[in-house]
Amino acid sequence: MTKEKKTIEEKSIWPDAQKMIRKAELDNVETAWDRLEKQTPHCTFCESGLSCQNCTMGPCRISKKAPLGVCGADGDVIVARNFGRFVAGGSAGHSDHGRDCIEALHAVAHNLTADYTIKDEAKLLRIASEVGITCEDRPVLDIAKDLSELFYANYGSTLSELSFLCRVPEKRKKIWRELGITPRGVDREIAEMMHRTHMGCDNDAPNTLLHSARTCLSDGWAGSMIATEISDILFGTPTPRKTMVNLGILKEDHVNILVHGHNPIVSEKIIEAVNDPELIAFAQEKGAAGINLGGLCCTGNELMMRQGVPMAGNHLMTELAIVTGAVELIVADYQCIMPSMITVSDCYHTKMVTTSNKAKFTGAEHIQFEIHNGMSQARKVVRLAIERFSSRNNDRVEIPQGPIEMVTGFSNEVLLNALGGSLTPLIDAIKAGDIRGVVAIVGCNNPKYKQDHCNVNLAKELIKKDILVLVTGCVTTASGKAGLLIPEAIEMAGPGIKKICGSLGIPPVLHMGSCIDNSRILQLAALLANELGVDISDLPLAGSSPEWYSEKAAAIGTYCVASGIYTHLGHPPNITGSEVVTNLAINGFDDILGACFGIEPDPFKAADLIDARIKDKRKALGLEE
Ligand code: XCC
Ligand code: SF4
Repeated sequence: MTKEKKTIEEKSIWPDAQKMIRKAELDNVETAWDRLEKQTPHCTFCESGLSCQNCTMGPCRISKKAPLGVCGADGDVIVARNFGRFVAGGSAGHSDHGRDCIEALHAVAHNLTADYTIKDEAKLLRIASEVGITCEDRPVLDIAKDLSELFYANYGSTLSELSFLCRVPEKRKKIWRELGITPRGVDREIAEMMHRTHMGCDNDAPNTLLHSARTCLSDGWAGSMIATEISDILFGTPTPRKTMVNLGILKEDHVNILVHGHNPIVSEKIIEAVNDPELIAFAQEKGAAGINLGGLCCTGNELMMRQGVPMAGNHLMTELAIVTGAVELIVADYQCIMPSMITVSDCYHTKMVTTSNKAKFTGAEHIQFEIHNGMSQARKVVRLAIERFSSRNNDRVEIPQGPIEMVTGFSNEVLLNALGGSLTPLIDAIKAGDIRGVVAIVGCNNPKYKQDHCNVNLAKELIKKDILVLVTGCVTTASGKAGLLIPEAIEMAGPGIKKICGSLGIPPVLHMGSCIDNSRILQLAALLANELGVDISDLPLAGSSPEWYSEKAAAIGTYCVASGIYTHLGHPPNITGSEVVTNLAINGFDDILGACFGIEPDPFKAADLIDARIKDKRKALGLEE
């Protein structure tokens, strides 16, 4: 990366972002792009994974002159250990979110809260029987009790394998068994990763990488999957709905509240409070036309999927949303909330509210959400927002152009339904080559890239090649803003996708949820493989995270690869200091896991890379010459 100052046009592809970056400059507000400039160039030891802080004989940095740390660890060991801890962090994030969902289900089952209920009883019963809980002639709450207990056990050390491995094709499980990476317990794998990477434990880089895979598998097939399934049980399984996206969803004459973070346990109560007639009347009393709720990042995805709440923006839009000067309050739970949200808020009248003890921010107002008080806390938050409305300085308000329409809510249940109850039509379309393959584009923004340039162009290129695209996380917002999430977008797709999606009336790019909802994609992959009697790695599938930044994204990539899905990344994790680790990630994994990582920053070249992979898989299945 060069030190040169980027122009505004080089920072983001979006008009709403560019306008707000310009306004931020005028308002003297520092953003992630400014701070990146000050941090560039980055430390090459850290960037290549060759620095270690795991004990106080160090810190150590590996170079030609000093090829070993004080303890004797070489570059391979250090890189592998750093990567292991990196993805353990990501797995912990998703999985601890999942644990909060279990706590909510447990509280509902034990009648400890009136604020949360079971919205999708049919799903509860379906999931419970899937994981072996007897449902016949039993009260629903008893089943919920058993399910929450079993899910808790998935976090511990009592199970020999995770409950949702019942979904995994036998061939895949055999590979995991032979490699010794069958995930056993979420907390167990994460703790073991911390243990292994302590000085003097796992000093064999490939072995550490295998445990990285195991740790991430416990995220994908348990932590995240449990979070998704319980969220559906408590808040409803997503169904298609129209909504709007970009900063234009903010309303000048309304009290604007944005939810930020990941867990719907907070945001689902906020939307209820926003619709409370008493609070709406209070807002009108204060001179507002009403209360307007919008989403940011993944909790935005959660609310969008289930409630159709409009989306203000993805990761790099979070600071810029405040710069509009029109946001009264941002209520956050956890993950991906830049600490700078506080300093940016301080430049305007915006109030930042935190809700979880796990994620307090100095300078924010903390309103702790618990399962038994979610509703009353949500009302407090909304009241606070309304009170801020009169402090808004109208001279400093600038809301960018009108929002773009998008369709959301494609859960697996909806997909199956749309296909008439079975995967056969999808499989037939894949066999016929109308849909040549399926690619999930997921993950983040990163100011090192022109915002959403890669996310959007990769999606566009793939649908042109008759590859169906599924999106989650911050790529959703990117695709939505690019007009890819409406049925009319089939005009941008190849003839096969146009035919199939056209006949189903669905967009060529389907929104499947938040980042934890990548578990829906795992499930879909497993369903397809089971239906065909093959392994996941035999299918013409791929994953991609073009502009990723987080530990969680690296964990997702790793569980995809370990599940047999080739995964493209725009840039490598900090592993390039070790040839052993890098070769394993981009080649060696292919031999043992049937999938590996591919690195390519250019979205057009990445599309070719993915296309070639899909072609290979189709050939092996005898579907293409
Ligand atoms: Fe975070 Fe989930 Fe990445 Fe977006 S996509 S920046 S991880 S909010 Ni998860
Ligand atoms: Fe250095 Fe080894 Fe300690 Fe790491 S564990 S800081 S390489 S001495």
